[in-house]
Amino acid sequence: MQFNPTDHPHRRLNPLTGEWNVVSPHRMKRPWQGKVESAAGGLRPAHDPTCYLCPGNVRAGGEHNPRYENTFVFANDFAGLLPDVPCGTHAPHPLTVARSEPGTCRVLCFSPRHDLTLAEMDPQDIQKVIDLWAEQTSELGRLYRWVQVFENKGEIMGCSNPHPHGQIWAVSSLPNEPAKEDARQRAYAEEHGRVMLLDYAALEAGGERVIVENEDWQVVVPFWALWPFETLVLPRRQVLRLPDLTQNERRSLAEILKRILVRYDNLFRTSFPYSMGWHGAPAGDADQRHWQLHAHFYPPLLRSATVKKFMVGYEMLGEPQRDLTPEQAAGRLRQLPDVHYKLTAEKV
Ligand code: H2U
Ligand code: ZN
Repeated sequence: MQFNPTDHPHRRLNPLTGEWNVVSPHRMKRPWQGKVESAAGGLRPAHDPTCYLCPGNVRAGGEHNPRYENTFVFANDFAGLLPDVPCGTHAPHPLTVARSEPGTCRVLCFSPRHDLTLAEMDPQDIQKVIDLWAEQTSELGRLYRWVQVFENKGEIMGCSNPHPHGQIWAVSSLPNEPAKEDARQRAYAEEHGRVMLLDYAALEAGGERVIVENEDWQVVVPFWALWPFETLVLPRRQVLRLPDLTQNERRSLAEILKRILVRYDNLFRTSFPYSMGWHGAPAGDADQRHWQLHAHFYPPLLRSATVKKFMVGYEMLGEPQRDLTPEQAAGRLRQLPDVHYKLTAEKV
């Protein structure tokens, strides 16, 4: 008998991190049995007087938000990192090493509307969020080596407030995930003389793991995806960082983000939870030609609006495992409509 990855349990390599995960396709041979049930997602008002992110409201620290009309950024009132910590190492023993980490944390409101999410915003307004991500990356990149733009969405992901918002953490050291990606992309460029994620996008173009594509962007469920409906957003040309995107590329990015986010919401007819974020070349003047900008979407849901994948047991102690194959996940996302379920008359 010959090994066939559509039938036999196997491991897949994530070339960006060098880590492996287990795929068990034989367990998904049965037809899809997931129940489509919407979680109780109550209607929200366009402005909530008790929301600390809505325009004109007061935040926990007593500050007033301006009456902003598009986007709004402020320094996190409960920042996990602080800019003015003294530089130093505390290493009384090689097994107990600590280093100080100057950094800063900001909160980004995507819209003044309390009742929207990126999936329900117009592409023109999503583009303003992309502009803000790019501006913040430039500004903080002058002070910090790594600027992590991210969004934590949904209660299930520990997000504290449904008002559409994201965060930025800017730090002095490369965090673990980008450090792995940096090393792996560099090694690939040295070995092959090409950019890893450009080669990967070319390999996937028009294929079974692609969900949506346009002239500048591709969204795929990567071959090595860990989360059931994980996706990777890839530019089609080499782009080092968010600020390097042209106006046209920002427009087409807003358009493709809208398409993937609407599909995500349509999958289980729920406001789809996820953590997402951007990885681009670290700030500074060093040669970063091995890098390619990309976004990861890590959604926890597995079978319905309420059934999530747990990364426990074998995942914590061995390595991640999945039943639904990345190809099956991509097929399901691809066939969903481009119109948000809330806008269609059809009811479940
Ligand atoms: P989430 O994206 O995980 O919901 O976090 C929202 C952030 O907003 C959280 O980091 C901050 C919290 O510290 N926050 C403020 O900065 N001011 C407030 O008045 C409340 C919450
Ligand atoms: Zn609000």
